Amino acid sequence: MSLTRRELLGDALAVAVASQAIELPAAASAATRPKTNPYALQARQVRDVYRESWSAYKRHAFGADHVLPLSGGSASLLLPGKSVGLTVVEAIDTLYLMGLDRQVSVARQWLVDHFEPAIAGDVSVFETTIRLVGGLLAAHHVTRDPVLLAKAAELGDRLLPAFERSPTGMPFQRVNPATGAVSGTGLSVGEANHLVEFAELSRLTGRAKYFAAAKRAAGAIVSRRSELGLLPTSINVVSGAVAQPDSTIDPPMDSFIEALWDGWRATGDPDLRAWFGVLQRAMLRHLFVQRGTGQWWFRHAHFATGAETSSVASELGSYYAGLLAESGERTAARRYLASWTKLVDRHPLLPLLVDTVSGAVLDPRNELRPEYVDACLNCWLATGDERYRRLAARYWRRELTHCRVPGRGMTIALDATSRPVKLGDLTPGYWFSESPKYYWLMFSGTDRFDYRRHLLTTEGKLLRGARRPRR
Ligand code: DMJ
Repeated sequence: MSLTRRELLGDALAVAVASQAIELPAAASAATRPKTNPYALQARQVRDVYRESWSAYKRHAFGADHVLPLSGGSASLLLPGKSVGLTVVEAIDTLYLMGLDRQVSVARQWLVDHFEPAIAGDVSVFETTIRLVGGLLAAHHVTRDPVLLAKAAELGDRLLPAFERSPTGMPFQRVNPATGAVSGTGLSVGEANHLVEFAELSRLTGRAKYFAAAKRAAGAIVSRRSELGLLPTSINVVSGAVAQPDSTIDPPMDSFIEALWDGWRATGDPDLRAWFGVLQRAMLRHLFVQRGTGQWWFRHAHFATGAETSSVASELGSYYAGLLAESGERTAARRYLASWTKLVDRHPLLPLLVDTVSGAVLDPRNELRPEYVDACLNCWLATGDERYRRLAARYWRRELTHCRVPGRGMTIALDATSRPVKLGDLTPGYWFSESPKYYWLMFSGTDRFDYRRHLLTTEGKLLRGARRPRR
């Protein structure tokens, strides 16, 4: 099919924009390879446990989305009862960074032979982008196999109807990749996080349409901020009306602001940087508060009035400390991470939900979420301050003590506050993509990672910055 001049120019423009990545000063890069690595033991442990969990997945659930390590069963994520091989996609770049090359080659071959972009069923557009498109792009980045890029692009094409059929440009929540049918109008703002993956798809394929769709969606959301500069949690993608007026950094809004920052880093697009600045300033001004306990937390507030609506905090919001550090807000980053660290002082592992006024635990589960470790990594990379690696090492010791089952790898906790911790039966796909990768990068000083120039997505996918091993 021939392209019109406009399409050609559009492509050229987008590719030019998408290649101007922003290099951030990585203060930690100089400190990663001291003569004697003080974290060599932890690095070895992380790799051993990762290999153990991968083996459990291979043995019991290969090709499924998740392994249930205690019962030896498997589970699906995107579609009920139907797996797409999520853990293979989630794991491959971490396997590479850890030097587990035999396993990388098994995972690559599985993806080439079995991963099918025309998924038959209604999937979450957001989860499919961050886990599968991002994962295939990371798989391509570490293996250089063009088949994996072709699968990522095909999947991207199959997600596009969610954007193109929306009158506002904000994506429908679900799409059937096999048929293009769309559904779900009550978009949570965090579900509009597609900028980095789609920018990378545009850069690598030379097709502007992916980044253009993601940017249009992000712009449509940002334009709905209030005079205070706060966004509502949920917007109707057909009418554009506010569906839920609460503003928060917790789910389901959590990763939208991160997408703007990472999208700017991936492309150099000044609009994304400007939008990020406006939203972050408002969040620091209207949501970031010091509680009676002396701790700093982000509250929930009505996006238009700024009145507090809830004092609950989700463990998933803790990642934001890292983003604060990356974007130069070091004091806020330190204060916010310190509040989460106080909870680590009190409980064996972080619980999922707490009340920031009373300190009460509202949901005691710990699903091996990566956000606290993600924050430690990004605070360390941005500042070079060793305290962040110490915090990560302490948390790793806790996870190893409480969540590892010998021979079966890591599993979630149903109650992270009880002693002993009460375990559940699941190694989530994101665990294979995130926490062990972040620990590994902090503890190993691996020469397979460029500590200065890299691009990690919200799901921990390495889209840029893999290095070839020295022979
Ligand atoms: C991950 O899938 C991603 O980090 C996402 O952005 C939100 N958090 C989950 C795991 O906690």
